Amino acid sequence: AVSTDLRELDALVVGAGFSGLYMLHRLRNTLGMSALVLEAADDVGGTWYWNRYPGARCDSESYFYSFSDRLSEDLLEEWTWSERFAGQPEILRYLQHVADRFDLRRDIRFRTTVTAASWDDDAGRWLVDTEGGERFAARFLITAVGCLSTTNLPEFPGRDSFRGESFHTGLWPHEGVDFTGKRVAVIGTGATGVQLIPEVAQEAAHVTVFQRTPNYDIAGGNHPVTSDFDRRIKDDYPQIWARTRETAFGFPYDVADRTALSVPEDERQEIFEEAWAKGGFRLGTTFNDLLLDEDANETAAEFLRNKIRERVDDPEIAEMLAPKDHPFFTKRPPLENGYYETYNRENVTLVDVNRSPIEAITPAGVRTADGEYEVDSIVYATGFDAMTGTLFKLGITGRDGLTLAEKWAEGPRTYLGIATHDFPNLFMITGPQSPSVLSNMPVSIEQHVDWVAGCLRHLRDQGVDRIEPTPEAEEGWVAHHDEVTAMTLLPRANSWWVGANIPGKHRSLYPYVGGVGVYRGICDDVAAKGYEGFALSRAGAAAPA
Ligand code: NA7
Repeated sequence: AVSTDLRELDALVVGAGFSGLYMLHRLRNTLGMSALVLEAADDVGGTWYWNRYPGARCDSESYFYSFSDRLSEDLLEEWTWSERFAGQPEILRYLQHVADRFDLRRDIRFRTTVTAASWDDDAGRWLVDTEGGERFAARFLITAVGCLSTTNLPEFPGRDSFRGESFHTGLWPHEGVDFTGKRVAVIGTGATGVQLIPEVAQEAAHVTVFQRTPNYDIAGGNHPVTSDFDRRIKDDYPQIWARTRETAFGFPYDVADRTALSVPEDERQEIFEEAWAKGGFRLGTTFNDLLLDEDANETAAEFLRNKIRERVDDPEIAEMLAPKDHPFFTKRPPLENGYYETYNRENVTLVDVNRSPIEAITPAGVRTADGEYEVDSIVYATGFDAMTGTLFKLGITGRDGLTLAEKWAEGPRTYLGIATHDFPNLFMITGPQSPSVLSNMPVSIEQHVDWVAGCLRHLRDQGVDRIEPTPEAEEGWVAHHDEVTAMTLLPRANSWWVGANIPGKHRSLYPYVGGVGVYRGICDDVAAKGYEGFALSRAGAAAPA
């Protein structure tokens, strides 16, 4: 039964990170709709609220990992980043500032976890239940839950028997953790572990790193932002944002228009060195076939292996750190600031758990086939059930009792990564099969939010209130997604991009690899053709087939 104090809204948004904040702004401040954001945490920030581990930092440069002139030119002028790659506390402050500046908090319900969302086909609305027993109704449901928000804590036997303290990086204590004098185990060497390990090594008595797959870490090249740099960027913002919207990855720089093997060896090395010196993901954009051709890829892979060999004193450890079993960029390359030198320290040990896997967590520490490592603390830098983990946890049920988890049992099926058949009036900000995590997130978030806002305006103008992709349009998008995926080397690696980090998760490429600019063009075209591929109707009218 529906409780009497059921709150009816035009739109409900789940999550108050970058996506939820901007979505609320568009719904309420631009479209004048009644909207409410439900957020599990007690503050805004999303990813940047939860991931407070030592060294947490963004791997996109701060001046374009932020809201663009689409939100506010004044905000761009007012806000000054202190570092080229912003740390977590600064990004969280930024999002708090955005929430205050656009008066968003009054329409955000904090400490509110969604437990179920069911489509009521007769009324043409979503009914959303929360852990606290509240129920809301809304015409439109918009998930803004982020791509990396459900932590992955591996089911090691004996995990809960550990006597010391253990932490997952994605649920880090707000008061911080003091590792001084402690023996610390770190499990995982993805983007998170690579940021955390050098920091913990400076504090702890000893750090034992449990590495399953070595990565091609790229030099980050972080530095403070000077006032000159800041002015230059601000003056250049119109061009910067225009570029981010048309390039492949949503960066203001694009992939060079040349193949790796078309240039002589020494020139290629120079190109790699130059990109390396600039730092960040530029190395991945040096040639246009690194993700397509194995031999081309190997040139970049070997360049990065040699960087590791140059920096790590012990040749045996250097070889353990140098990836050999997957091509470059088929797993997300971490950015590092002094990571490899950390292995030259006396108090750091590297353990290869690919060769001898973790057998159990014991009361005293971590046991592998090679023996037991006694520690005081365990840090799980073991990543996330990405892209679908949180969507499934929302308990979304569409038409005729079909759950999203059932519908996607054999992998996501979406139209444009933004909607899915049998789930009318549901929009997913940076959902699976959209560029999302294969792009600079804020650029993709803005594109999705603006597209959804434009779509809602169109529905209002047309006097309709129900929208759902047709099965044919969805099939077409999934086929296109699979076709583009198959052209690349990405399916070759056991990455979280393909769901390989979660036992039993369906293996397919979750983000769309066709490129940010191309994708935007497709979405704009769909809108220009009156939302081609979607069925539009009025509640009460016969539901689309
Ligand atoms: P990632 O990139 O998924 O890294 C998790 C790490 O934990 C990775 O090294 C994994 O090894 C390792 N892992 C996971 N499960 C196990 C088990 N069972 N045993 C041993 N080692 C394990 O997560 P991050 O948090 O670092 O980064 C996520 C994204 O956040 C990142 O890509 C950026 O986009 C931002 P594996 O490689 O699977 O062999």
